[in-house]
Amino acid sequence: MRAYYYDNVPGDQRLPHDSGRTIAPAALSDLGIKHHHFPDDLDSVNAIARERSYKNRDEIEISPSTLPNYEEKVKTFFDEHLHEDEEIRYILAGGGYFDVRNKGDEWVRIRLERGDLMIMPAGIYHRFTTDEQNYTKAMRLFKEDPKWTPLKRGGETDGNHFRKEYLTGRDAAL
Ligand code: KMT
Ligand code: NI
Repeated sequence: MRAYYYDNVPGDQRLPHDSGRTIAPAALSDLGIKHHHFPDDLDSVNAIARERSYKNRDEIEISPSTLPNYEEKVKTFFDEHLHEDEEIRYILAGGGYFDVRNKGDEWVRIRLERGDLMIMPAGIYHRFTTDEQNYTKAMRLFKEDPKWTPLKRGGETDGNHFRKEYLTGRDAAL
């Protein structure tokens, strides 16, 4: 895992877009994001799922040969959105980028590779993309009856209950 400010330079979303300005892991925890590195260690993943009462999971292989309409899907994942539930992503193979909004509404890019596990709080605005290898195999863990629906950022999401709760929690943590 490595986190840095997104460079906002136009071009393919799958390029690194590395501004060269690194973000310390502590800054990610200030946003409510947790990270672990568990290569080849499903026991640790299961332990986290158990502790946090996760009931659902699936595996997704995001690549041109395994995901129908790959190019379209990759663009959809990159639409800024939030979820009404916390989500865990565990990278099984390949790599990819999660971009999350920081407190100043800037994009922070988080590079994830095999073994990386990330916990994202409900209500955080984010987006995802594969990298230039066009291959991410990930386990997606969901808490409850899945509220997996991505809610695309727009006027309504700013007033979303889970969004407001996230902001209150994030800003109280200081
Ligand atoms: C998300 O929440 O944006 C995703 O699940 C993206 C695909 S999983 C690596
Ligand atoms: Ni999402």
